[in-house]
Amino acid sequence: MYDYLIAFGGNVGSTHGNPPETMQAALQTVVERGLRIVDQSRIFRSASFPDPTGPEYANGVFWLRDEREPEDVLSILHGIEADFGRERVSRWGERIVDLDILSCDDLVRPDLKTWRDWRDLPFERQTRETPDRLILPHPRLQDRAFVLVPLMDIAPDWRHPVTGHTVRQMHADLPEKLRNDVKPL
Ligand code: A4P
Ligand code: MG
Repeated sequence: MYDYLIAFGGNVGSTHGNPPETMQAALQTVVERGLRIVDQSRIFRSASFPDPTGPEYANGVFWLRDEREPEDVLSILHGIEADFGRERVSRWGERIVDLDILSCDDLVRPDLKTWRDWRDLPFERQTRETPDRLILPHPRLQDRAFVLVPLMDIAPDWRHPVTGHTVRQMHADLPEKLRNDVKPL
C-alpha cells in the first residue's frame, strides 16, 4: 500500500458549476474511479499564479491509499482531467481541473539528480519546460502556498524525503503575503 498526497486546483467553471463546485465534483469522480480518499483538506481560494489578474483558483489536497504504482495513479488522474474537459493549452494556463501527485510515501523519482535538476530549474525555464515523466515529490511543492496551506489541514507533519523539511516548516518558510493570500472558502 502506498500513501499518496494529491493536489487539485482549477480556475475555470465547468458543467459542474464554478471552480469550487467543479473541485467537489472532481473529488467525487476520484472516489467513483476506485481511489480511496483517507482524508481531504478544506477548499481554498487564491489568486492565479504567476499572473494575479487571471481568474481566481479553487485548490485543495487529499490523501489516498492505494496499491497501484504512481504511474498508474497518475494515468487515472489524467483520465479524470480529460473527462472534465481540460485541454493542455499552455504551461500554467487556465484549467478546469489539475490533479498533481505531490508525494508517494518517501519515493524520489526518477532519481535524486533528476529531481534536483527540476527543483532548481530557473523560474524562466519553469514557465516553458514540462517534465515528460513523473517527478516525485512534486518539484514545486515547497514553493506553492496554494499547496502548503491546504496540506496544513491534513499532513502538517509529513516530511519531505529529500530536504527533511516538514509541511509545517515549508509553510512557515513561505512569505507571509503568499500564505495569507490562500483563504478558506
Ligand atoms: N509530471 C511530472 N511530475 C508530476 C507529478 N508529481 N504530478 C508530468 C503530476 N504530473 C507530473 O503536468 C505536466 C506533466 O508533468 C504531466 O504530463 C506529467 O507527466 P501538468 O499537470 O499538465 O502541468 P501543470 O499543471 O501546468 O504544471 P505543474 O508543474 O503541475 O504546475 P503547478 O504548480 O500545478 O502549476 N495558481 C493557483 N492559485 N492555484 C493553482 O492550482 N496551478 C498552476 C499550475 C499555476 N497557477 C496556479 C495553480
Ligand atoms: Mg499539474
